Amino acid sequence: MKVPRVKSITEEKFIEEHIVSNKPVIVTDAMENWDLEKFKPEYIKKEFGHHKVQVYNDLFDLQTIQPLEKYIDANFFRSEKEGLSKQYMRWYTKLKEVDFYWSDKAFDSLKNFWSQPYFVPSTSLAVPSTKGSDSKSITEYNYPYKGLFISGKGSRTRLHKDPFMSNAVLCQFYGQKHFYLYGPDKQKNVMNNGDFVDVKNPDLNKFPSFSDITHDYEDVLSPGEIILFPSGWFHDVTCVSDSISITWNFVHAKQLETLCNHIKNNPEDDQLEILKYFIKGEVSDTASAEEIISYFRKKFAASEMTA
Ligand SMILES: O=C(O)CCC(=O)C(=O)O
Ligand SMILES: [Fe+2]
Repeated sequence: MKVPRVKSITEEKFIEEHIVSNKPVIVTDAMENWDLEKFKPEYIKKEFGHHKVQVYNDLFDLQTIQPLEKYIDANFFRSEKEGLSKQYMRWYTKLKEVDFYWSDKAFDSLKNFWSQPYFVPSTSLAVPSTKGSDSKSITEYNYPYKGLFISGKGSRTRLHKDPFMSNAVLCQFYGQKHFYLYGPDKQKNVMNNGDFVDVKNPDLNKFPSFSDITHDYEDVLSPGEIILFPSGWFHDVTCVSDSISITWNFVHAKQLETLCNHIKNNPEDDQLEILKYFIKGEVSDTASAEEIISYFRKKFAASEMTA
């Protein structure tokens, strides 16, 4: 089945029918005024080629740090003889309080060439935290896993779900991506002991009940399209051609119970360090899982009373 494609969806409808109802959607008219020329490989290479970037395998294992131009030269515009790319460039903005090869400067110089998609909420967020009527526009602020994804034809992000029950938004600027989506109800079929099945080459000894199910959606994302991977949905993404995308994650206030349950059930989750970075100033760096939960409950109980 293909993911429903919509236009002119209001933010309220997006929140109710996709964030709260936890259903994927592709919005096809939110990038129309963006300057897509600035997100083509030629421009990106010219402007940012000398920056060192993060190169991964088909999961999230960092393979190497190298200049972006080196990645593009080796992985884009490959001939048939050279074959498919196996390396994936995920260049994230700052995710924690350490010096690293972050993409903050690159995002800063791209910020006038795109904008907050009109339907994606930038207020009433639990992560990154917003207060009162504060708005955090994606072009101005860092979000968890805000990244520029540059990936040669054939490179892939194997099946996974995103951290701490966050939603991901993926904007496709250049090239196409094929993907499979499995709903959260398929967790027992696609996961075993923290590992995810390789949906294209499943090990049925390790994931025997994978053969009982099929994906919920299979589709191709094209330039100008924005997809929501909702909280807890498993996604497997392969570049059908050389590709450039931007992605980020967030948790809306209306998903607070899901978030708090996740923290309660996974107090040792190493991703909580990243979550804490995006509520910094409001909880201490050393806050326990319980303290994070109580911070969220208080914060949103108070804002409901003043609403
Ligand atoms: O585009 C990809 O390769 C993966 C995207 C993804 O996993 C995400 O946006 O959460
Ligand atoms: Fe993801």
